[in-house]
Amino acid sequence: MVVPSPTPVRSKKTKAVGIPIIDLSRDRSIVAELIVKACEDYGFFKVINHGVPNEITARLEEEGRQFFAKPALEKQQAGPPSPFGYGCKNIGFNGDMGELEYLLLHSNPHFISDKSKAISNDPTKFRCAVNDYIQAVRDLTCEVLDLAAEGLWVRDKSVFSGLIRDVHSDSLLRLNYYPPLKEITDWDPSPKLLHHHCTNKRIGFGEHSDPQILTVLRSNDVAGLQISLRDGLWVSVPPDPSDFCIFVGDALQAMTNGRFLSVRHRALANSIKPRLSMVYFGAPSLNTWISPLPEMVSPQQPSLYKPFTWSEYKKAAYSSRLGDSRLDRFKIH
Ligand code: GA4
Repeated sequence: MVVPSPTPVRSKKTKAVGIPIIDLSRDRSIVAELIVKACEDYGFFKVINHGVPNEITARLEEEGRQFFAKPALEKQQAGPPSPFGYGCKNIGFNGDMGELEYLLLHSNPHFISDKSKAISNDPTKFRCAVNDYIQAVRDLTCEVLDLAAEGLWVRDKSVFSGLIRDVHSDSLLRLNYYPPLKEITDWDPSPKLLHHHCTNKRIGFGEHSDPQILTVLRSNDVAGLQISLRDGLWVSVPPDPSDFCIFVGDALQAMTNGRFLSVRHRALANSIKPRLSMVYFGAPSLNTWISPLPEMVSPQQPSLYKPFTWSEYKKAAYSSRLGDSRLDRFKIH
């Protein structure tokens, strides 16, 4: 007789505690295993002892702080955000909105140059801070991806990182600034709504998954980030400026044939302090074909996704709403 295993009863608290924190200085094979487990269970984890010098992070944070502190009219000179530059509240092209301001930059310095004069009074210093940060987080991204490949026992250990290291990689950098609650309530001072704002969380950046391969996020010490577990429960991620948050993106879910989960996440904007996050999106070049790796496919686990180019996927992503499940369109039924 088969005795059904009891459904584990897990409280919200234990789940919040369960967010994996992986120490990259530990034994390589252990780290590789932990990364695979976290990518399967959550599509999300934090890394500590990551090797990114604090000086590099601090310099970019300071550039971001100075930019977002500028008067609105000055910031608008660095807009619009499409393809790259300053954006305020509008996200994408299909009507999504959030309580945030942001700078969207390409990882290729060639694309950054045009707007840095409007972003900073010292454009060379700004460009330098951006380039140094991108280089450091790109290395971290590639290290995590190599470890993931090792943990998956795939033949080519740089099958993922090679895509990010490509000179034509379409990786992006995004600085998100979530204004403090004070500013939000200034816009709508009704006492009834004021109370509502404090209790009901306002959305800074709505629920979504990232289309790319891997996302690496660093924030200041202000809370707001939440991830969704497989059962749909939202879990707050405690902020820690000294660690990095890693998110599996849609392209990595497709390449692992659904073994890794592209995690849905969002940012709340209900803090009394401004939240600043710096987010690197590791992406392949536009003409790269994305499809499940041969090692991830077997008669028992047939291919779940049709092959697509990154350019095709990006086009589909930009014609979708933020919260859409974009990978579903590429599923083999
Ligand atoms: C989510 C991940 C990155 O921030 C981003 C976002 C992009 C945008 O803000 O313009 C998108 C969003 C993101 C996914 C679906 C589309 C495109 C807004 C949107 C509605 C820069 C990206 O690459 O995709």
